[in-house]
Amino acid sequence: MSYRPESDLVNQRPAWAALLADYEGLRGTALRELFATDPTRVERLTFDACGIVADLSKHRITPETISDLVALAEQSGLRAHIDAMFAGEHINTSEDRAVLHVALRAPTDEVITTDGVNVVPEVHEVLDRMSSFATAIRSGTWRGHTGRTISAVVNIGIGGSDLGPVMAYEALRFYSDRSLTMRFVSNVDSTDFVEATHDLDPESTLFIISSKTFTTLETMTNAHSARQWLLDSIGDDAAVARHFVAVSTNAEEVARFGIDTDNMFGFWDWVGGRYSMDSAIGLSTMIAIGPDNFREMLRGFHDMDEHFRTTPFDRNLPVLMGLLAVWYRNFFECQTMAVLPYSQYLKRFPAYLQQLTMESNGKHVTLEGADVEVDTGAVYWGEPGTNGQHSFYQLLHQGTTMVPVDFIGFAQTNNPLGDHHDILMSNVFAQAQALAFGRTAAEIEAEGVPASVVPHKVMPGNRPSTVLLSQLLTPYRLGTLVALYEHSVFTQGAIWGIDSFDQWGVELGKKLAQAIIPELTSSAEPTLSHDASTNSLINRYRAMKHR
Ligand code: G6Q
Repeated sequence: MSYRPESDLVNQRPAWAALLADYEGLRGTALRELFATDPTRVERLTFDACGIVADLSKHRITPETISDLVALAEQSGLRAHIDAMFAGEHINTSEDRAVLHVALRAPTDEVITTDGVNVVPEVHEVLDRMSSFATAIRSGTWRGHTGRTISAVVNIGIGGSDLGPVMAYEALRFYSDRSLTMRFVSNVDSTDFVEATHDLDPESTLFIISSKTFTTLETMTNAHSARQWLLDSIGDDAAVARHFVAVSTNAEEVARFGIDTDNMFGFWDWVGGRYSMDSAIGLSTMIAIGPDNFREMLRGFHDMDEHFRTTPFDRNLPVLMGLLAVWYRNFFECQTMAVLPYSQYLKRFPAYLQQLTMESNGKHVTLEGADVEVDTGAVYWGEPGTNGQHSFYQLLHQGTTMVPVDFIGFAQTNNPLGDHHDILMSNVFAQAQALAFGRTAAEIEAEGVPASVVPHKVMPGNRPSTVLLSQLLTPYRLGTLVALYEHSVFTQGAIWGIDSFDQWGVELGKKLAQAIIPELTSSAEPTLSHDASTNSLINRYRAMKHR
């Protein structure tokens, strides 16, 4: 394949050896020292992309480390890999698919081709249909079966067909139509559906069944319960047409469920689930915030795509963030990374990133199927600040494990209230400062702290963080932030030479339970042929259910 480096594994490239030497030089060097010896450090390690200022100076690197990381990117064929994605090549090799989420946000006059077809016109055709539908719901022109306007929208989906829509709705709630109630049902646990609908009126509720395949067990189970819930109240099969729409690539299954394919919004196999929040999977987002705001979000995505595609690697923010992730994962052997947004609206952003990063880069073989030989994707986690400060930050500051952190903050808030926002942001700066520079025994002694307590109060420091600072959380800004992480994930995957776009572990999960369901529900004693532990658990469950 043209976009792959000639043969070697990542740890055989010359830059890997240079980075090992950099690591040996830096592992014992304190950030205090790096700041003291280079007065231009902050200036040299602060970057700007589409209005996001990224301070990378509190990382355990020097500008020379960046040069070596960039060399690793070059030796790993990152440039060719990026070009191959934008050219619609089948870079998702294990599924033999193109990876073209960048086409979902391409302006109408751009041409992005895969398998000989320019996909941009199809993207805009769906966007226009989504816009008309969203406008009809928001204006009350689209009515329920009994003539009532729609006041509640329930998105039923899971994984990539849920996490993006939930995150985007929460993130952009300020911009949403407050007369609409938005709910999201994902878990096959009936509690999720029952709690989400307990106060809704079927006559004014619209269900969006979001499923790329339209065969996912959880989503189809919830969709059938939703149909029953509607029919129990309205009692006329014809009501389904006014209360159900589908987002899917599988028209046949949509029709089989009973949804008119005129009320189906399509997408394509080159959109991965976790890369689909800006496709028709974002229909709930568009209904909530309106078509204009949705297009603003797409503009943000596209601007970051262009930054990623055209900016030299040593100033390319997603590339630099991806390279730092590799640096900490492979050289400092960090197992986890935290994302800590200082914005209540971004409360689901860490959960969204968890899927994006871990489903993409939790892989153990290369594109060619060989053992990757180095560690790949880290565990991502996080919670909004300042809440996290009163729980797990203790380990970040004084634990024995180094956890690189991304802080996300904004200069302005959508909800000005007294001095709340300055207090919020002072915590971002203070936490990043404390992580990096710590507090020495001498500083603590100078405060008159008893000698026996001093060691407990020492903060080792030297704990790396990125601060991402921008003006205000808007639809545009959300688009840039999501694309920033998408392309950081891409960069990591390209360096490790893995397929960031398949998810065979998830596919397996979809099959495993299918075999066990009849064994739990059959009235006759099933013949079990699993391992002894699984057999025992099934038998105990059946006994508890008196089966
Ligand atoms: C995402 C994954 C996975 C997927 C869900 C839902 O990249 O493939 O999370 O989105 O399993 O799949 P459907 O949209 O097909 O229901």
